[in-house]
Amino acid sequence: MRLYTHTTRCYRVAAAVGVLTICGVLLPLLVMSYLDRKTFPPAKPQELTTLSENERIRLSVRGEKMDLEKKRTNIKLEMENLQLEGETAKENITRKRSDLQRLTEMMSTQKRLRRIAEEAPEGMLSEPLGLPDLGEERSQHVNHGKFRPCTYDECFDYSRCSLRKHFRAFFYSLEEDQLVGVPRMTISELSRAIRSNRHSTPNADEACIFVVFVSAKLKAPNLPALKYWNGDGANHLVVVVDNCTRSNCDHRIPSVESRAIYARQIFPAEQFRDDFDIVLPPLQWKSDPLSYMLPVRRQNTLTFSGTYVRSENEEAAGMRLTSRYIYEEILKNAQYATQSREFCSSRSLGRVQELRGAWVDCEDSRTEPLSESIFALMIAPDEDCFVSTDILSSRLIRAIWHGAIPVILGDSVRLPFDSLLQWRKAVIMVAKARVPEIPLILRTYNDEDIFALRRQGRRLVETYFKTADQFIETLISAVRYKVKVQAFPERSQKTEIVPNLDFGPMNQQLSSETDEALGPLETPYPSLAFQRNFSLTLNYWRDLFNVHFHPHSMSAWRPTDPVLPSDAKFRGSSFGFRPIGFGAGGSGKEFAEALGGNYPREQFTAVVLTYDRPQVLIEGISNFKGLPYLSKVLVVWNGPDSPGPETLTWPEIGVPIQVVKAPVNSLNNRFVPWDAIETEAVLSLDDDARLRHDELIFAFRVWRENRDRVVGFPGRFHAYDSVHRQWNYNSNHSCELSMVLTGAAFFHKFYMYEYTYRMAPEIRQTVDDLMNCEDIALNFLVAHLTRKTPLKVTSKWTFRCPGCPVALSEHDSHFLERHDCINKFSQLYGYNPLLYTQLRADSVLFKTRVPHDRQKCFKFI
Ligand SMILES: *[C@@H]1O[C@H](CO)[C@@H](O)[C@H](O)[C@H]1NC(C)=O
Ligand SMILES: *[C@@H]1O[C@H](CO)[C@@H](O)[C@H](O)[C@H]1NC(C)=O
Ligand SMILES: *[C@@H]1O[C@H](CO)[C@@H](O)[C@H](O)[C@H]1NC(C)=O
Ligand SMILES: CC(=O)N[C@H]1CO[C@H](CO)[C@@H](O)[C@@H]1O
Repeated sequence: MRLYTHTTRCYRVAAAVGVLTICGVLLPLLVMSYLDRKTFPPAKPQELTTLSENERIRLSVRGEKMDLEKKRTNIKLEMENLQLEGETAKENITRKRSDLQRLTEMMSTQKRLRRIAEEAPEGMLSEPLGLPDLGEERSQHVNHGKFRPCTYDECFDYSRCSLRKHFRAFFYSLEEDQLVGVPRMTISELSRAIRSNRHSTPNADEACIFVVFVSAKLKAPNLPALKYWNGDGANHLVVVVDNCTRSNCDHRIPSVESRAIYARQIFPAEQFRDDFDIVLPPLQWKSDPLSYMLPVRRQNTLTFSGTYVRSENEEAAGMRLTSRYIYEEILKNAQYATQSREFCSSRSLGRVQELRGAWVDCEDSRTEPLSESIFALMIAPDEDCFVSTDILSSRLIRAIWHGAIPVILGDSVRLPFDSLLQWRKAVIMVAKARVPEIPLILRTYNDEDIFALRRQGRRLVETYFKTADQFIETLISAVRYKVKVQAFPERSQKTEIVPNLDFGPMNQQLSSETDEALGPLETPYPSLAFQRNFSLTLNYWRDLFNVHFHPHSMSAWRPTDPVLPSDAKFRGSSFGFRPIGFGAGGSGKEFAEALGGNYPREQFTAVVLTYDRPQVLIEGISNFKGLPYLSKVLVVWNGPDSPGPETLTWPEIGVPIQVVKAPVNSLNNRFVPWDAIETEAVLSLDDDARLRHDELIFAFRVWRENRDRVVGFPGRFHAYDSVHRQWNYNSNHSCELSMVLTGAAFFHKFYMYEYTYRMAPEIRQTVDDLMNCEDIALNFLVAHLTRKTPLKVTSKWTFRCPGCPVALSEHDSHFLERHDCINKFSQLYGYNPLLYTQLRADSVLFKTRVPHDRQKCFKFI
């Protein structure tokens, strides 16, 4: 370029003024040609000569100019070539550098794995020694005559249950002659649940426990005849199905001298061994829905149903706090109680003579107004008589089913599975002596407390008592958690990856990223999985049952896993941490170089749901080139088989791209926990979502601090329509939001398991029926599990690619359906779990004036 202007200027000057000396290059040539002309003397007059000489000079200059022009073009070409070479070299260097980095990373991973292997205590990696069976020695100290006192330490044979193996249960087949009086229906449901249970094994050799069902009506079940009873019934769980009221069968199990664990509904006090035997719920499973949890306040405060049966020898017992006393106290407070409903009339039942006076269910208790009452009063059996009864446990479950909070008189009663379940967060238990003070107690409960109790009770019933499968699973867990064997890993969906995809270089124009450095490009790095098998089983099992409601399987990670304090990484626990500025902190540059935060370094997996838009998809994926912290792209192919993913040329973007063909076209596939997803963080994306790298990286960083939330871009909310008294979906710009769209959002993989395996199946069905609302469903689910709002990042309110067809209008049927989804999902949860939020996350130095020697965290956001 410069050469060109230079020459032109020279030429112009020469032609106009004739001063040729200006250009050193031209001068010698011109002088020579001038002299040449002198040697051919065309004898002409002075004037003519001068003219033609001028002409000649002009021509010759033109010739020279053309020569120079040619040279110039050559030089230009040469320069272009050099430039090209330089660029290739530069590219080669970049590639080599990232190769080197990748190798270094791989080496450090290998080193780390080796170190873990070396450092791990020996017991971690080698099989534990065989466990001794202390049974024989013990059975010499048989306590004849009485029911044998047992603890796990004394009676359980741990040698069958290695911590290395999974917990297996052998179920004796359900024989009808062992289960007299138990309805066929119950038996067949139980059999089905046993067959489908993961712990159930037909191979007695690998079993840790043996489970046998017998009916309480059998006067003397012949347990020692069982095939694996082996003299003392070690590791046997005897499930006694009580299908008789307390009046018509004897509940004292004939004293079988054994090490077996008993599980039953009606437990005579002298036979119950604390921390060993198990109190069962009613073995009846209903499919009718649980009642809606709102309004919190109901027409009646308290309901009570029961009748008092006086027995002959009652006066002789002479106890102050007999049921009789309670009855009289309740009657004194009758005004309070009967505001809700009358007691059902006292009716005498003939067959309870051998017992003391007792409360029994009214015959018409099924019409009791449980659904219209806040609390339901129930009376525990006398402690020295029964620790639990069928009447109490059925009434307990029934009350919760209808949203009435059980108020149990009797402070030491045993409730179903109470060695696992913290009933005290769902029921109110008061000592019998406090019966006159019950109105006072109940008046102090505010709406928040009432709702919390009601919701907790509902979650217990929904998770542990609704189906026969849940019953069998919980029964097994009740023993498994006692002997501390870890659960099976969570079922992942096996990913059938489409093989041999065709990869090619991508169209350069597609990648239109700025040159902002957002983070190091590292090799794909899965999150470390299953680090807490035993700490969860030994230390956190109570939370698993009562807070997370997820005790039966083991997740690789949880969003609520604990976090180290910030100084730990400088005091020996540095592994995996990437502190900003190596701990010194910093702005823009240092921030971009390291992930920082409170968790070790990690990456995310982009899960792209696509339907029949190959071009849009390929463009979207090409945009990922050079995106830091991206571990893998998993494309969920919801579209038709042909043209399938094999027909496309996929772009090379530096991380693996895997494609899974979904068996059915469903929006629920967005949340399937494919085992190809190896990171905790999942970035869910529509194929037409277009977000800049800085926006994605920022959202990822925000998610890392809010791992139990959905972190996304466009916000939406549920708005109340007071005319129709229902919820509407609303996408208008608003300062309060309650959902973020999952067409572009980060969330924890844990929620994919929750969505696919544990969320109400009706919700997934609705999503399939409408081909809509899967994002609303996820927002409901996470809000329900965490009672937290989603988080919106950056100012984006929409994220579609400009050319892609979309535009949901407010009058679209698609949009209108979303109103119905909110109402339907609320019905299924029993309340609307969404909560409002008024904040949005922006990077720390966004819109802050920073000194010249500092940079912002991100250039634009
Ligand atoms: C760049 O790398 C390619 C092969 O990877 C090689 O053929 C070429 O000579 C290299 N170019 C430069 C300028 O180093
Ligand atoms: C933890 O559980 C996972 C999944 O069941 C298993 O693969 C892993 O070996 C377990 N770790 C230990 C130390 O038992
Ligand atoms: C959104 O806002 C527009 C105009 O402000 C209003 O007409 C429309 O009804 C609103 N949409 C919803 C769903 O509230
Ligand atoms: C728990 C249980 O099996 N209850 C059953 C007892 O028997 C009656 C009638 O025989 C059934 O209706 C119950 O379901």
